[in-house]
Amino acid sequence: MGKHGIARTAGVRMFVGMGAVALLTLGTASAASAEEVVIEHLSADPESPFDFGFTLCNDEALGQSFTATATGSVTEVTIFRSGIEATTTLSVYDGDGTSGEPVSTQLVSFADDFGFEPRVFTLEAPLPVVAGNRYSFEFEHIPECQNQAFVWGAYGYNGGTSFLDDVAQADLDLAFRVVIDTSDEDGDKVADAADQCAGTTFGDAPDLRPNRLWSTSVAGFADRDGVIRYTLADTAGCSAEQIIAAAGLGKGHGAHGISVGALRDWVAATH
Ligand SMILES: [Ca+2]
Ligand SMILES: [Ca+2]
Ligand SMILES: [Ca+2]
Repeated sequence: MGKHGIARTAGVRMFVGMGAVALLTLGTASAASAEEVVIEHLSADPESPFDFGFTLCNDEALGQSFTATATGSVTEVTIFRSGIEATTTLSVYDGDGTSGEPVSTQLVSFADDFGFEPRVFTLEAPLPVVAGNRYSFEFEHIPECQNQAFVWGAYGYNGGTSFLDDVAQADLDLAFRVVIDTSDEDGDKVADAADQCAGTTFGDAPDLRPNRLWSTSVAGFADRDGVIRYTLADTAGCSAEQIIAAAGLGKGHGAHGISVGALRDWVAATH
């Protein structure tokens, strides 16, 4: 692999073969429990976990696609960044690329830290994945190059590619780690064993009346003031739409939200 010189590709400055990085000792990759599968891409050279660094400028967005090696839900994304304190967004995508509509987006913070330790982010809304399919994540607006935001990369990941401002960067990959929780296929944070509704997704709430609730996210069932009144664990992993269908609730529940009483009945019946 080309480990010499400096290449420049569409705004990415690659400082290749950074010997100092070899001093880094990575801990053992997250010890995977029986219900977790870890996808990890670092340099093939154990003495030098990273092959090169991206320097990011002008609020560029940097992403990476990957191929799921198991079916479940992605709960954790790790990249290797060095730079000043920053808040950015982490978005995840169903598919190979970062230009479409993200499945979910969350704010994440980087500490002011010029070390080379892994930056681990837990997804607020786990991303459901199917083994063999491709998915992507993106960190948007990592601050300016004068602040020295480096993101470390490694060559040769065949399951995807990196993206700079939504443009695929052929042959370049981030050094990254993704954790798939194989015990929660639909990513609603309710394990399959306790989940009575497969394939849970979250739609927009209808025009909620007082004491009517809807599940607009994995956070749970909120009232019209946004206060969470029941969690997905309470409802056995079922969304508002799924409960209305399964319990045969009348049209009013779909039009104005599920009544607190109907939801209470559902919780009692499923526990
Ligand atoms: Ca690749
Ligand atoms: Ca689940
Ligand atoms: Ca579910």
